[in-house]
Amino acid sequence: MKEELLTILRPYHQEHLLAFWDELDQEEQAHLAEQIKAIDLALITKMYAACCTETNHSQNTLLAEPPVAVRMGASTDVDQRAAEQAGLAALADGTVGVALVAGGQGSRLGFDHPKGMYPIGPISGSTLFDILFGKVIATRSRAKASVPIYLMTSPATHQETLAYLNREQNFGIPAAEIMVFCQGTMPAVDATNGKLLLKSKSSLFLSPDGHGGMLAALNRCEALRDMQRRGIKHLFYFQVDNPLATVCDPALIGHHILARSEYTLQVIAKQAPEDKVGNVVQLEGQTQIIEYSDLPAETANLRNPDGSLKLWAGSIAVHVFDVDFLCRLAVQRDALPIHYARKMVNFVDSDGKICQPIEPNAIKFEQFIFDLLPSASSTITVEVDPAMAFAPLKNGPGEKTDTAEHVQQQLMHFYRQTLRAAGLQVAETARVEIDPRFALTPGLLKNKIAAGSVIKDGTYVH
Ligand code: UD2
Repeated sequence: MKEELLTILRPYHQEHLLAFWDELDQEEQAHLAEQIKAIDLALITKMYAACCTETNHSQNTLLAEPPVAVRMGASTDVDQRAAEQAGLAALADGTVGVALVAGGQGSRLGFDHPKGMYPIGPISGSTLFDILFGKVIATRSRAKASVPIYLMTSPATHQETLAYLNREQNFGIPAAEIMVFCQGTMPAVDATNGKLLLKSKSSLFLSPDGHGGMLAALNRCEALRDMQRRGIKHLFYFQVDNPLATVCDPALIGHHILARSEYTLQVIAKQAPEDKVGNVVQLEGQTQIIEYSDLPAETANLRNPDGSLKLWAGSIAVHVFDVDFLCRLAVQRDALPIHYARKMVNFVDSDGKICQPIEPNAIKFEQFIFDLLPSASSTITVEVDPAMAFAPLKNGPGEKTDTAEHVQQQLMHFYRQTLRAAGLQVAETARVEIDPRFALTPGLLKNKIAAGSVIKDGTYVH
């Protein structure tokens, strides 16, 4: 077997992967052989060469314009109602599915589990999965139709997520309406010479292929076919780290349908040039997202005569895709470009010792789902109020933004607004929470609690 593997590796100068072959037992050899055979070495070589000559975004971003968008306040109530009706009709027809990306671990939060298991409910202690699945259940009940969930995990989160959801009986989602699938991986290479890195003597260093990996994974696990079979036409996409997401937002889905869009983006108006959200722009005749880390400060700081940011539209990673669009792209080679990130990666050196670098030594490869944008025949961008739809959990305690404490404050603010809009009384600082299964909107809440009722501090409405 060693000779066979050497024949595969030699043309790409990757023979070092077998440096410890003779020390491995049979099982370890089989594992390493399987990993090597699964890798497209020609592609890795091409990607490494490309990253060495990567062009810098900074030259053309100055030409970027804001996207064509449905702005808050600028769209009339009639437009908004028409969109909402169209979205609700699509949901009632059973033509909407949900894609939830949950490949991330809670490591940045100091939480050693899949991020979706993080307890975030301010009173209930419900986890992200519990709250988000609750919203899907509430959406199904309101639509009186099925809304299947396609949940993407990564190798690091897959087994634990499955076991957790099994234990919690999918928080009430019928088993026939949830498909949990694992994203793919990419190897990392030595930044100086493109050689693949070993995590141990018997395994390559592999990391998740980015949320863009969802496209290939949906195809691989036949989820796209499943959607077609069920008559799902629109896929509502969001991230597990945002418990305030308006899951299956009828207005967003409606705008998507009415505009005959293939790829619709929900955005917020950025408060500051350096906000950590992707920048939705119009560039070279296409809608694109330029990630915050790729947008030069000079461009991010451009302002309109009234002082507002020129590139105002920040992506909160909530999208609606047409399923036909995804099916078309899933079979296209090179549908998504590769992004390169220089990272610190522990690896086994030629002496067989584990090296812990003190500066970035490796290149990791990732794909981003939003790079599908330029391939869409039509797109539309819809602005939403961040206080109503965006509270991302990213950072551990003590950080300036996006910590669990910030998220809980934002959630409670949203719940107080919802209670008041339903005609209930609640103090300005009251700690309150609403289970989405109980009532998703003020209108639904009104039907369940008498107007004028006082909601006390520390109440979990469920
Ligand atoms: C993401 C967006 C950013 C903005 C922000 C809003 C990217 C590159 N940036 O920033 O533009 O919209 O979110 O909160 O997307 N994930 C996987 N598999 C992977 C990688 C990520 O499932 O291989 C999931 C992960 O679980 C998380 C989400 O994708 O739910 C975002 O990933 P991130 O933490 O890498 O992106 P972030 O927060 O820097």
